[in-house]
Amino acid sequence: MRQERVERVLEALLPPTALSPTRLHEAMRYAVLGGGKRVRPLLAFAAGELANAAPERIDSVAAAVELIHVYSLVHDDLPCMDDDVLRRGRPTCHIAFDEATALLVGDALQTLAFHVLAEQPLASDASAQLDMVRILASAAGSRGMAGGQAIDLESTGRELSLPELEIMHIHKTGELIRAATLLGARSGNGLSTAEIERLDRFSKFAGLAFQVIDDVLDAESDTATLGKTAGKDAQRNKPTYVSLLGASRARAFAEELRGQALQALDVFGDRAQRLRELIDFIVLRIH
Ligand code: GRG
Repeated sequence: MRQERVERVLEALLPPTALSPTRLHEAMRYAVLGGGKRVRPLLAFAAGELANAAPERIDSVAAAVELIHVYSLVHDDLPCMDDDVLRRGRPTCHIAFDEATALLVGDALQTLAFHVLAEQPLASDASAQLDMVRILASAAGSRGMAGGQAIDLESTGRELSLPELEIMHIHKTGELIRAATLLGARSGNGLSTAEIERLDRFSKFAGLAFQVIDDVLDAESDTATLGKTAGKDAQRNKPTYVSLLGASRARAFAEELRGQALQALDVFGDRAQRLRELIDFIVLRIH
């Protein structure tokens, strides 16, 4: 139900294909709609509901985070980065369109995300809303996801220690998952600072667990199930939790992280049920 809501919101936010420049708008819609697990928007909803946020406010933060996420996927798939042809079970954006269009799709999705965050009241006052903008900007920027991607590119073909790998994953994947949770929480007024800190702790474990499982699935699953090319990490000689620990210890580590994430939710009792379901999904998923 929430997933359908996310689809509707994204569909309504994206420029229509009839609007010029039509090819760019078509490519933006191609990249965003009709695929993806929507884990980040679902985290924003679960945290937002915990904070008694109005659903329309959660819509905006959930969409903003997903737009940043899709921009990162489109750019990551480009030949100058991961050079992939399959994403969400379909040709990647630059294959379906062309490289220059895919670059612009990423640019335009990123700016649309900030437009969405700035468009309507999402917090009790303007300064709280500016904090939300700042949270997304740092999560996506050079000290967050883009920085993690830079470390990833530099690390290909090199050996990393476990702490170095953790730093890379926390930035590349973890920061946006953290932002999704925090922005959901901040779109409502129902949580104390201490409770938001608990959610922050939860989201850090969830983000790292997400990437550890991503590493395992890349090594163990197949292209049809994943909807993206399997086995790329080994093929590109990338350091991952599987290359450092082996698949079974990597899974055990993800399970440990899940336990720590669940522990961080203890204070919320039954109110955090949806967040518990999401960490279960993150660790037990098959794609
Ligand atoms: C290009 C600035 C820039 C950043 C790219 C996110 C990212 C950084 C690269 C994508 C490649 C990758 C394996 C990243 C790790 C994060 C990750 C597992 C992304 C895939 O997320 P899912 O599984 O994808 O949530 P869906 O398609 O379900 O939304």
